[in-house]
Amino acid sequence: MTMCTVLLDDFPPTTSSSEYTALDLTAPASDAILKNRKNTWIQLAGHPGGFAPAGPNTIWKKRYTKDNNETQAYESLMEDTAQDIVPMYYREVEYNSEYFIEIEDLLQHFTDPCIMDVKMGTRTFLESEVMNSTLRKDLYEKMIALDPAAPSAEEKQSQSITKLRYMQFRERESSTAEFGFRIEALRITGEAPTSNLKRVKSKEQIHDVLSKFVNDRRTVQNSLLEKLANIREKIENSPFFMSHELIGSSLLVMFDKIGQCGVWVIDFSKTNLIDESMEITHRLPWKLGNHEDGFLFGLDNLIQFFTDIEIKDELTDTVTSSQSLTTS
Ligand code: I3P
Repeated sequence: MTMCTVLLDDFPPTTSSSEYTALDLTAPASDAILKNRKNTWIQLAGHPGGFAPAGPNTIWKKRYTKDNNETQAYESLMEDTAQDIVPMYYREVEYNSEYFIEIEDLLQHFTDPCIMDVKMGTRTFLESEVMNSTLRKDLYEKMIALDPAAPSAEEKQSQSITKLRYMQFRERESSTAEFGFRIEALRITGEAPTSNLKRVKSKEQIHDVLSKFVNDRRTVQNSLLEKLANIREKIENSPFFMSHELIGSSLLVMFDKIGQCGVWVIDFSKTNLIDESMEITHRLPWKLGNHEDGFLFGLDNLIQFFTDIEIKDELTDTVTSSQSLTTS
């Protein structure tokens, strides 16, 4: 697929010029564009305001980095054997001198779904971050909000830390370091979304959150396990995934009461092609220079966690898993 950027002067395109609305990434676009949408827009994780509904079945995602990694990743993925485990990619858009990608809005397949964003991998920062000595006060503030005792005497004095220090602190404070994944955000049908999960770290805590998510639905458990196993197999056999390091990518897991269930790999803004001479397993421990990210190590563990959920009083408000979406 060739790289193609569409330049838009006015967005969203409506029938009358008086209805043209400037793109506001903190709010849905316009009634004209959104009238066919089934669900209210929900952003669970990621940079606040980084997404906006576009067409009835697509969203725009803003590019924050100088590089166009995510566009390149999606363009390659659309031709890869693992194409069906990621959202459909449509195009890159330039609007008001900013860049966006237009991708499938996965939410549109569901009715009032339960949603979970699981950040994958044992490493959440790029190797280039190791050399970055910039001290940041905002990350120091975020660190002490989580654990006031975490900073060293020197860090307390400067009231600032590097991004590497913060990211590794977050990895150890959550389940990332030990299990290779962390639950970033969660939405249970009928409840407000929560991203207050930064301290979910132990086996028991993870088990409790996943059990609450599945909520005694055996068909959901079985369907999710089937989809996670499919994702693992697709990744292991994918030329794209086996030649790229995946940092900060998530699994988006969704199901609804009418028995639809889906899992996708999302977020490729820190996905990089590794040198041809190198091999990546996504399972071996990271050492500077080997680019290992622990994505499959985390997926193996996540599958084990979902397998271990005990269904006590089976809830049967969902139909059989054969009615699950075929897109993942
Ligand atoms: C943020 C999170 C983001 C990261 C961001 C962190 O921490 O790790 O993934 O952005 O870095 O602050 P938290 O989850 O505790 O809020 P990137 O993935 O783009 O690196 P930033 O502050 O440099 O944006």
